[in-house]
Amino acid sequence: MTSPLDLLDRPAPTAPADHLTLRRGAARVLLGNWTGTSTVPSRTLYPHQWSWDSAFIAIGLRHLSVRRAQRELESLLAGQWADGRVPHIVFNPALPHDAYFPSPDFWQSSRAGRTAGAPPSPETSGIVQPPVHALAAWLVHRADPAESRRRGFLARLRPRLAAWHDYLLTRRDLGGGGLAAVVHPWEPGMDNSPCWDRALERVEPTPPGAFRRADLDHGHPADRPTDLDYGRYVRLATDYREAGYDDRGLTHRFAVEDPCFNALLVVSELALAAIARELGTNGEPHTARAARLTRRMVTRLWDEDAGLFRARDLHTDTLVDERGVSGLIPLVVPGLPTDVVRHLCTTLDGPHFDAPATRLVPSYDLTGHAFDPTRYWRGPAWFNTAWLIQRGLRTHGLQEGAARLRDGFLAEAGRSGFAEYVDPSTGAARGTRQFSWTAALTLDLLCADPKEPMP
Ligand code: 9WN
Repeated sequence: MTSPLDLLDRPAPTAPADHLTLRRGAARVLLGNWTGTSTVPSRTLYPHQWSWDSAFIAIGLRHLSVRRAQRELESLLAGQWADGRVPHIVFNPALPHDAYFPSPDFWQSSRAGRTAGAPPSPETSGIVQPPVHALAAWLVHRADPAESRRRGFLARLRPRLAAWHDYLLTRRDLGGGGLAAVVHPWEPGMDNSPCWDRALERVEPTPPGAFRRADLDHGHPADRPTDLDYGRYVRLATDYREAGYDDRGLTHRFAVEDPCFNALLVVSELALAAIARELGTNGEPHTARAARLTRRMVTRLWDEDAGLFRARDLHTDTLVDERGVSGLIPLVVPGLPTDVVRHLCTTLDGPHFDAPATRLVPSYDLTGHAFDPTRYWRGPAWFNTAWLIQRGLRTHGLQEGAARLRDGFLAEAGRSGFAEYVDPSTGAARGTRQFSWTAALTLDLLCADPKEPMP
């Protein structure tokens, strides 16, 4: 049997030399971060399994080993709760509790989450992350349909993925408008975006002395969220845990409809439709749900004047007056009205998001009052968002823009040592290095068939 290692030395014959080096480098990161059942985002800063990371990782891993890519998603879904939620972290029981904070003894999923349906093991967190998983499952299937059918991969995953989406569209429709809400800034995956600042002011922070931040053992304080942010994250998670992680009984102090989160749900519904058809069943309910979600997203989150989608704060029922990269991600939705696509492209190329030197997209408005080129989601450019936007541009036939972003991505990923994120103007590496999704999505850009049909 071919080992993934062999693939390092079997480059595609037509690739230019620097791409071969990049491909080998990316593969090495993924092999180094593989634990035997899944991939850690980073050996140091994030030593467990993360939800949306695993989806992006599987999308890259499929080019190295389809079996590993399947396994990646299967291990994550082994942590799924009976109410359908897919937790944002599945903990590795072999690691000491102080390897990451908040640790399993903070979340206490098997005890505090029992009524909500947490499994007795593995231990997990109680919050979620963006639903990229059905898209990932579909792309992993497409990499080797025969192997996927032989192992019954999609047939096993489909009910779990459907339950996950049902959870989001029932228990998490907190605004009653037919979109999924996030209840913690870690849920949209863009933790300390300035888009959350106003909503977080309502949250009384847990004092810094009450917990120990393991992230500062590995990450630079100037790159990471502040202690004040952390105090608020801890308070929100504590409240959720104390309420048994039950969305029905709790008034969440943080409740927001996020454009990226909902756009990924649309794309994953379309992937579920493709999965249903592949399994010989009717995909129509998922296609219809995707169309409904798209309409609701435009009605509830589109800001025509700003030319991008904005998050909706459900406490004030208003759009958040900040421009975050999340507001551009709905470009991945195929059924977006043409004039919305046009406006989004203008915004992408305009003063708020155009970082000409790197061609990457900053996580927050370059001209915004809170812009910071180094601090986490408050300005730096991330590779998963660039991958999603280039995919969106391709979806709408905008090949030139997609190619420009792809080139920028590959140049900065290589130069930065597969950094977690980079300064959008200079490309200087920030955060952790050898970061798994940066490597995985590099592989995908290098190896995926550009004509691969969108689900
Ligand atoms: C909290 C793992 C995760 C990503 C998130 C990113 C960061 C965690 C942290 O790392 O969040 O979930 O400790 O900062 O913001 O998007 O999934 O890579």
